[in-house]
Amino acid sequence: MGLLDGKTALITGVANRWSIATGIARAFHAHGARVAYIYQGERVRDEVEKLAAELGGGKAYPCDVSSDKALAELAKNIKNDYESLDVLVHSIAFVKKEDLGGKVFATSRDGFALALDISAYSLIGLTNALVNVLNDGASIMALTYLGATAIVPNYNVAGISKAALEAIVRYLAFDLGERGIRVNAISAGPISTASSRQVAGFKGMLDKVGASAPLHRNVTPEDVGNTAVYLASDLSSAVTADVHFVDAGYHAMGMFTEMPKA
Ligand code: 0WD
Repeated sequence: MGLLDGKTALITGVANRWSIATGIARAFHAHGARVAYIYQGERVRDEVEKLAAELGGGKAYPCDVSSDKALAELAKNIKNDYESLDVLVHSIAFVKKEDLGGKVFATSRDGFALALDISAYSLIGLTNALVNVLNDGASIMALTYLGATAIVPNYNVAGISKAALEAIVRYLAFDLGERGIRVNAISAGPISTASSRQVAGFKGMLDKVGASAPLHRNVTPEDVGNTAVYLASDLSSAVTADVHFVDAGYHAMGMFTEMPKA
């Protein structure tokens, strides 16, 4: 018996095998879910379709979340092919490379709007498009990062977008609570992916967390996938409007000392 037997999930943000969403898809399949995917454009279509097949099957639909037309088309496709959804995973972010370093006050109006649109508004857009496809009691989750609530040098407007995303999670949880739909965020520790490597000094962040987190290690897409299974499953039936950390405990540190090797 899998924890997600009989559930259908739409997972966004699978770009390649290192994506956090790929780890989530692997864990969902292992627990018996049916999984569908989106890909942003033709450039990544083959890769996502290949991964979908490797992970255990599932359709992949074109959808650039910056387009309302694409979102409406996605909802139609899901309704046709899967009827309804029990789980929606938002694992999407985009920030111009020049805005992932330097001074926050140098962020351009365009760069700010783009970051907030793709990384935060897209959760509203996806939810609005899919609201009639989501079953009562469904689970929505979004990937966030500590930089939403604390200063992480160079994360800059990505952190500001995550602050908006976390607020959106809470407001959507309120909107959808009457239907028993839960909305949560997973705050993952740093993981080396195509997106995170755009952040100036990212390697240093990995070293810092690995050296000073209570668990003395970094986290993996598998760690995140396992928590996503819990949030997608009925085991988390009364958990909503929450930000759940999967970061080896790093967020709770108030001071860093040289730690002896375990
Ligand atoms: O350290 C990390 N990697 C962390 C990532 C720590 C904590 C949180 N996160 C978050 C990210 O901010 C993001 O929300 O996890 C989520 C997934 O990020 P990832 O797995 O690290 O990165 P990646 O594999 O690049 O996936 C993000 C994907 C895009 O990938 P590319 O590399 O092609 O930009 O978001 C998708 C796309 O698949 N994406 C879009 N999808 C549809 N429409 C769009 C778009 N307009 N833009 C980006």
